[in-house]
Amino acid sequence: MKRRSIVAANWKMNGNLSLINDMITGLNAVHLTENVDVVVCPSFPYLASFTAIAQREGLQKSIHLGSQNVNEHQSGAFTGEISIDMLKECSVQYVIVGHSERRDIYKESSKLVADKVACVLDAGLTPILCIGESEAERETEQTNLVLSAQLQSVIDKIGIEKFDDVVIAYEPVWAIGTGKTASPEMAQETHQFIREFLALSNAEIANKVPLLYGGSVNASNCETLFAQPDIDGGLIGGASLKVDEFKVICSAA
Ligand code: G2H
Repeated sequence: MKRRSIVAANWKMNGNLSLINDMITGLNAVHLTENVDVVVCPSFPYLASFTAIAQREGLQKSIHLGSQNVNEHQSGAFTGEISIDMLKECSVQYVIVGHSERRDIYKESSKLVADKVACVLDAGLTPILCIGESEAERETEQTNLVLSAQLQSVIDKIGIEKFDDVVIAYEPVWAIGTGKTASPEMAQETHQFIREFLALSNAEIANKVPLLYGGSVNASNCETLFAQPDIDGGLIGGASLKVDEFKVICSAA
C-alpha cells in the first residue's frame, strides 16, 4: 500500500510577510504528485495572512497551513498562548506538537504533548507528533526506549485507533539544525522500529501512519531519504525558508 507523503515546512521563529507571499507563489508553480501534501507552518502572526493571501492568489489544494504549537486548554487565563479554536479560525489544518525545541527549551513533558495531541484531534485537525532522541541517548543505545516512551504516552492518552489521524515526525535531536543528517539507512532503521512499535498495538494503523523524517533535510539529501520504504516525507526547518530549495524538496516527495 502506498502511503500519503507529506512535506511540512517548520519555519520556527523565522520568516515574514514577504516570505509568505513568495512561498505561496513558488509552491503554486510546483507540480506536486497526487499523493503528496505540503504543509507550511509559519509563526502565529502570519497564519491569518497566509490564509488571506492564499484566498486572494489561489492555492493548490494539496497545500495546507499548519501551526507550530497550540495550548492544550480551550480558552482562559493563559497569557501568550494560542487555542485550537483560534487556529481553526485561521484555517489551520495541521499542528506540530512536541517538537524537540518545545520539549527541551520549554520543558514540555510527554504528558503535556499527549494532551496537546488529544486537543488537536478533538478539534478535527491533524497533529504532527514529533519524537526523537538526543545524541547522548543514541550513543548509549537508548534510542528505541526513548521513542517507545514518547509514543506510549500518546497511545495511553488517545488510544491507538486515533493514530489513524496522526502524522509522526521522527527528528533525531542531534540532527536538528546542525547540518548532521541521519544516514538514509539509519533513518530507515529507526522509522521501521517506530512502525513495528505501533504495530504491537495495531498493525493496520501502524502501516498507514505517515512517518516523516526531520533534521537537516535539504535539496541534496531529500531524494535518498524519501526513497526509504518507511519514510513518507519530511519536516523541514532551515531549508524550508528558501523557496527554491523547498520546491525541490516538495518535488522529491
Ligand atoms: C528539525 C527541522 C525541522 P532543520 O527541527 O523541524 O529543522 O531542518 O533545520 O534541522
